[in-house]
Amino acid sequence: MGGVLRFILGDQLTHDLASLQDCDKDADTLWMCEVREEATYVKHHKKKIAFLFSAMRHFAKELEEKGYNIHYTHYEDKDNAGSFTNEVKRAVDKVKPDKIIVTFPGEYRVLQEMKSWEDSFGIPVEIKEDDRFLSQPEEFEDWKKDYKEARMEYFYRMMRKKHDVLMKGKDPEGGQWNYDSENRKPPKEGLDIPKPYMGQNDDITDKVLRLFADKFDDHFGDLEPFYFAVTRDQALYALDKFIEERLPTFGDYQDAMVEGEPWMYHAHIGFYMNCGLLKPLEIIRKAEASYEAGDAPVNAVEGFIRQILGWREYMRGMYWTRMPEFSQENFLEADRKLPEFFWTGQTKMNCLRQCVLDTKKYAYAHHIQRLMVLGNFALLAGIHPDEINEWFLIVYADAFEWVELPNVSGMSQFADGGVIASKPYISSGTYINKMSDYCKNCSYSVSKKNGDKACPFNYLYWDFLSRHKGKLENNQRLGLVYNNLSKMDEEKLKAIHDDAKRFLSSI
Ligand code: FAD
Ligand code: DLZ
Ligand code: SF4
Repeated sequence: MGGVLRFILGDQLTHDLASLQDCDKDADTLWMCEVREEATYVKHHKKKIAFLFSAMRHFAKELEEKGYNIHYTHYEDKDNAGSFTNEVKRAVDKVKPDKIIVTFPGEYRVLQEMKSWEDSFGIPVEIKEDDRFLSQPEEFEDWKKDYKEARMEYFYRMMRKKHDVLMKGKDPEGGQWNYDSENRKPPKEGLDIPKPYMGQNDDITDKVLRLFADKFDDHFGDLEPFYFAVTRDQALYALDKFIEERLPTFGDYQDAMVEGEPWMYHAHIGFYMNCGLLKPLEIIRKAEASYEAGDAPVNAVEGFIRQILGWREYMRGMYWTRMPEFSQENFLEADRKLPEFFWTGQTKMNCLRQCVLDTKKYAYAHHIQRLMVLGNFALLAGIHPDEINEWFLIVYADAFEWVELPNVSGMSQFADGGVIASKPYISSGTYINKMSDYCKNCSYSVSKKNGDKACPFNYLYWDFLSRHKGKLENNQRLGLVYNNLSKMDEEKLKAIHDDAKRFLSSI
């Protein structure tokens, strides 16, 4: 048959994807596949698998309607070869292409596989740059070289200028680069939080939900109710709904947590962006337009844009320029196993229970739930980076290794020794109490520092600082807390260590 084999992955659902450009619809074959290896190499959340499979099936249908010659391997197909490489082999045997074209993947593991195909199959393999991102790994490497500490904030300012986003000539819109200090309002009672996007499932999604109702029984999470957007049109609708209804308040309550309200004023579009249904620049431009029209204040729009133009691109740059070593790092030598309650939610700590249960139900929790409850706890308790990385990769519908690993090992667990975060993101119960309403329904008392009834975050916080004094006390940003620690008397310190030991041996 000949032509080009264009192999498209489940997180590449973008109509102008690099590997689809210059496609000869008569001669070339597109190939997509649902494979066991991708669904089970970690046991992804059931809703995440259903979301991706439904979005992949919709995308394949759209390509077919556009006149492409597309082969789609369904999970249930008898001749499904089970992995990317085996499917490529099957495709090569069937299509006998002159060449294979792919778009750069989202995982180091998959890139290594792709690089092996040329030798395995004896035909050229072209790996196209993923131009959906606004910076590429080579540029990031170049940028990093100029800094002793290559922090996100410098990268973000460079990106604002490069893409002319929220700029007034050479100056930042509003006179400030970053409005984070205005974005830390605690939740107040009676917040009128708009309802999130809830999609109506069509026949394709219904079939996926039926097919997979019991296929992944040993995977975490609730398959239904299922409400995700699974087409670009639906995802665009969800985005517009966010821009209109939530963006104006996004900044104010960005860090706030409310029981039963994981969606808050966040955008809930990470899963759509990460699988390709939405593109970062179109989102940024819509947010910018909302500011220009006077519909959303600068602290909200800047804060939102920073997450996408800054953090998202920065994390990807860090991933690709620091792999594969990044995945092996364990600066604090954490070695504890993940407690069972990360799967069941069965713990008396209400903040953790709520965040795990939200995650189980929705395959979503917002950033501060991930960072300051789940991640904070894992860091204080000394959970091994492999264990906590696997958990985060499994449980969120937006989790792909290029963005999960830098957030978990870098931002949240300080496993890279401070390459991404300038200090560990840790807190006692006081922060959680200030930023949420979780403590009022907790069996523990956030005001108690020691003893059976005391909030475990309170003593784990000081135990962590004391345990890692050798590695952390010279960190300038921890000067004040180490000063406080040095003033604690022996008796107090002993009570902290005893409580931490008792608690940690109980999980
Ligand atoms: P919003 O809060 O509305 O933000 C808008 C967008 O900004 C997000 O959709 C996302 O694309 C981007 N963004 C925000 N923060 C970050 C960040 N730190 N890194 C990269 N992009 C960011 N994000 C993922 O996309 N996948 C992950 O697997 C993931 N794992 C995380 C693990 C931990 C421990 C932490 C602390 C954060 C993680 N994040 C991850 C970042 C962030 O929590 C999610 O992007 C966000 O919660 C997604 O929800 P949203 O779309 O409502 O985001
Ligand atoms: C996450 C995922 C899952 C669960 N299943 C598939 C699949 O069956 N087929 C596919 O093409 N992609 C899947 N994905 C996404 C891939 O894991 C992702 O493309 C790679 O990890 C590279 O980012
Ligand atoms: Fe969490 Fe402590 Fe508050 Fe309980 S008291 S909800 S454990 S912070």
